[in-house]
Amino acid sequence: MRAFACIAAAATLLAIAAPASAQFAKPEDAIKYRQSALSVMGTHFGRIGAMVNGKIPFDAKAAVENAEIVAEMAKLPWAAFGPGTDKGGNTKAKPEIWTEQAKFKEYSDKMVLETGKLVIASKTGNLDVLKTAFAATAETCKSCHDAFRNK
Ligand code: ASC
Repeated sequence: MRAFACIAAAATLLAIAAPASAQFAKPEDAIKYRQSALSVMGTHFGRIGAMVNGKIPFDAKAAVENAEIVAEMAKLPWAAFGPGTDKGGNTKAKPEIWTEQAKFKEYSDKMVLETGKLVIASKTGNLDVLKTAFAATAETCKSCHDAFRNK
């Protein structure tokens, strides 16, 4: 019984620790997944953008809700840029993602960090604080797109 529990626990750990690429059956699935997460992130980031740019009224509660979705989505795409997912679907990902992995990781870590700060900023209920965090986050989107996304 104890041996069985041990094997079961080990199997669970292995499943959790399996390489990210193994989480997707085909490169196309990984590409769709990362594009979906980035698309949802962009939609909710855009709603905050509309507030900070005065296109819609500032709604502090909605800002927090949107920022929390942005921050959650920001964690997801990176596991879907595994080996072999540079091709096999409709992707604008540049080859540099796989040849300059340390730089790509640095950019994605920065995005996660800034979106976390965006949540904190949204919770102040102060539009100017939100504006500053929004600009910093947008800059991380842009710098990564400039380096790693085809037009
Ligand atoms: C967005 C969005 C992006 C970024 C980028 C920031 O709202 O969809 O990709 O902001 O445009 O420069």
